[in-house]
Amino acid sequence: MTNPENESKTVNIDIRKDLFGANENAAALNAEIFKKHGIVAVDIMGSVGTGKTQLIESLCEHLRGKYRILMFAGDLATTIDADRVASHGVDTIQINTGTACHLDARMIRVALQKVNLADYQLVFIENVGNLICPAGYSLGVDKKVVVVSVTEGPYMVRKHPLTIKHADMIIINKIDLVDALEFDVDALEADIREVDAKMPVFRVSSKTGEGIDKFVEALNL
Ligand SMILES: Nc1nc2c(ncn2[C@@H]2O[C@H](COP(=O)(O)OP(=O)(O)OP(=O)(O)O)[C@@H](O)[C@H]2O)c(=O)[nH]1
Ligand SMILES: [Mg+2]
Repeated sequence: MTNPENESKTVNIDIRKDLFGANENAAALNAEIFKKHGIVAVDIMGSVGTGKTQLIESLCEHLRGKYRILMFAGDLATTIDADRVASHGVDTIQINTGTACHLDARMIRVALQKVNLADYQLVFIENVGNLICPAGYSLGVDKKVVVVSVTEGPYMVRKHPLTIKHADMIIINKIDLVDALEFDVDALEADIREVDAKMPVFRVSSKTGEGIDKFVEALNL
């Protein structure tokens, strides 16, 4: 006979719901912190090597002297990206996630506690290089920007519609390489419009600075 005390019990935990729910709460707190300090925060996502750091470097040069900027660099390891941006005279914090393929709101919260927020007006967050994981994790920012580039081949938008859907703006980067790669940018932009007809799209070369001004204008900076 089974002792009722020993009967196995089942607890159903919706891990996705619990995990994302907790992250949404933390993101809302971050948003409050940014708002309280009058800080504009931008989350920059995209696959490995699309030019997220280069874009932030270009933005820092473009906005030099206009805003006090802080940059968070999300990577599994190293301080390479934080060091690159710091070389433009910008304060940076590297967030090493170890094994996590994305930043989450709690990591941003911890990083925010390490600085005097009164010193900054603009925060750029470079997410971990990945076109899949970061999309589901709100950080509490004002704008979510996804960087795709012409060196990733023609299908990355069609293959990752969810990430595109989560974005507020899309950068098509490395536009200076279009001719050399015989890349069809119009077709890529059409793929983006297929996912979201109203998505703001910017054709940019983070290397030459082409198109950065229009993007900065759209960020209201
Ligand atoms: N030609 C050209 N090269 C670029 C451009 N943007 C970035 N690159 C180059 O592309 C390479 C990757 O750029 P990063 O800025 O490191 O890319 P990332 O997205 O930050 O990469 P991870 O942080 O590793 O995910 C570097 O060699 C950059 O110099 C661009 O607009 N044009
Ligand atoms: Mg980078």
